[in-house]
Amino acid sequence: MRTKVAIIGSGPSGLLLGQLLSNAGIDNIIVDRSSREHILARVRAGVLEEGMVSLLDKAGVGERMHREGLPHEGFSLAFDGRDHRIDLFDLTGGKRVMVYGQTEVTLDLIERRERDGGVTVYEASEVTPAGFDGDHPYVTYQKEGVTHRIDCDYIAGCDGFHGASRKAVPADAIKTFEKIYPFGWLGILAEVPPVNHELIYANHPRGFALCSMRSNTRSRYYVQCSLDDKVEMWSDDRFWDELRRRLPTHHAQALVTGPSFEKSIAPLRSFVAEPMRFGRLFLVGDAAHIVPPTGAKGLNLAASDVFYLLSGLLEHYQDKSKAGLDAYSERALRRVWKAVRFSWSMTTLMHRFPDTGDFGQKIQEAELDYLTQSRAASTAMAENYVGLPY
Ligand code: RFL
Ligand code: PHB
Repeated sequence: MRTKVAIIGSGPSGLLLGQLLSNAGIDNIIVDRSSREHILARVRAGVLEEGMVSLLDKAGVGERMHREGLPHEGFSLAFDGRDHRIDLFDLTGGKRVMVYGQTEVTLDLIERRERDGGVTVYEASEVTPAGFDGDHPYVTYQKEGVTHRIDCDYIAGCDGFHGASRKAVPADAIKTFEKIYPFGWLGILAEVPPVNHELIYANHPRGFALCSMRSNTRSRYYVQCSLDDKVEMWSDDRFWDELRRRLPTHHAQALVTGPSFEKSIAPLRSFVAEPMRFGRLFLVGDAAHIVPPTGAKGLNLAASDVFYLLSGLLEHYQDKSKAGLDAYSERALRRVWKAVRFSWSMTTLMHRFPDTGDFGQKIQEAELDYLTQSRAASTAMAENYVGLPY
């Protein structure tokens, strides 16, 4: 097989890149190790920056998002029994975020690709990028006992944190930066109306909690948990009790509970690999970087990487210039590090850290109190939350 761009990974970054390339007439093939069903069963992000919303529009998949997604103009920071609203719209001069599940974004992109006749190979094993340090890169994979090879001009490694692309790069060509946090997030989905019409990020001595949503009838809630916890240790009753205890009373009393239909635990990590380009292999999204979910930045960074790589590829195919591809890693990383910083600072502000105890709690409450009194501090948080410019 031969194509222009071989894309490893059919998550949001691979799908979005594939669609935007196809729209520009640049053929591409996506190869993923998982099945279509598995990919569509993953529950992850929920908050899209305006930059990502525009890219989805540009890709021609924004229609359902505008119909069913919930534009939000603010969110609440709850602490010390009270809450403070960060008025995103006012503080940023009219910006919003869109609450629309990653699962839905992925479905919209997959359906569009299918309608357009784009090629995606699911359930491919041993997917391996090769030859990217020369002029003839290719990707090999196994399917039903047969080895296949895709020859291409470029490889986009969109295969997430545990994917094969980053691992294919020689260790001495890559530098990684990592911070592991001493806790995880236990998340549930339940068919109950959200406790508040906007998201609530709660700091509490018992640990962080987040009230989010997928629609006006479906809620997504998280509580900080121990890394040793297993999902089976958390009955629905235990989850609801813990969430209630971490919210200010007026929210706790308004909380509507019900059976959960998804429950999972995610560890929290900050990770960056530098550079993001190795010859004709480009790392995109979680394959190159991970942020803790507190700032809602992971999916949005995948979108900005796609934006930079797409513009480099368009310049190459349409204007015969390699300048955009040469600048990809540097442009992407400048934005990545700012989001890594913001995600780390939101995480540090909102979670209970085992090693800092009551002193750490008091420092967090002082910072949150300062935020309530300082428009400058609130503006800095709002600017980062809605997303820095591409
Ligand atoms: P993905 O989504 O991990 O997709 C990678 C794809 O590659 C495939 N793959 C392979 N294919 C072939 N060979 C291999 N060896 C392969 N290994 C993997 C996989 O099957 C998969 O289909 O990466 P991508 O596309 O870069 O997208 C990144 C986002 O998924 C991620 O950043 C976000 O989900 C992070 N995130 C959030 N981001 C936000 O912007 N806003 C949020 O509100 C937000 N909340 C979250 C989150 C992530 C969470 N978890 C579970 C980590 C909340 C949570 C709880
Ligand atoms: C979500 O709805 O899943 C969500 C929202 C905001 C975050 C993280 C996750 O910061």
